[in-house]
Amino acid sequence: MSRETLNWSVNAGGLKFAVIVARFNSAITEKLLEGAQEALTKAGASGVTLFYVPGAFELPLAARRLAKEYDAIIALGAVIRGETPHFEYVAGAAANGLQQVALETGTPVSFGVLTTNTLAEAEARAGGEHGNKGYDAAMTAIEMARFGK
Ligand code: INI
Repeated sequence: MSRETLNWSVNAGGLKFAVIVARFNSAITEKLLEGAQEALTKAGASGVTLFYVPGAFELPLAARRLAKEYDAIIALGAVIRGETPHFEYVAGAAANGLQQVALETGTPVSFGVLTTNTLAEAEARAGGEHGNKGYDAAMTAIEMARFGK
């Protein structure tokens, strides 16, 4: 997502957010978390709770369990292609599962999961030359939490 698609006037005051971080590839996911926290702070969020799961595959279930209690969920992970098709299963399950949670519960779930070919591509999108997708995911969650309300 380019920054131009984001709504910079978002205000997170009074909203409850869950940030779920996958520990797999934690050098990357902790950078995504820093980006998400920066966006939430800038937008005036005070109700932010942090959760951890083992990997991106676990993000949808965690989001499903939390969906009723929060105005929006920010799911952060990093799936980096390896030598086997495992990448496709983990990345696909995370993307489809998170969207399913959002559609089933009506709670916005933003997809802050990098799916990259290399570690360098992930680094570039976690506070590097391509920005920070955790920041973008948080801004998206704030905007969608207000959508239609
Ligand atoms: N989990 C990730 O978050 N990123 C990965 O790149 C990854 N790879 O490549 O294997 C990964 N695997 C673990 C997966 O998310 C689950 O935790 C595991 O399969 C247990 O359910």
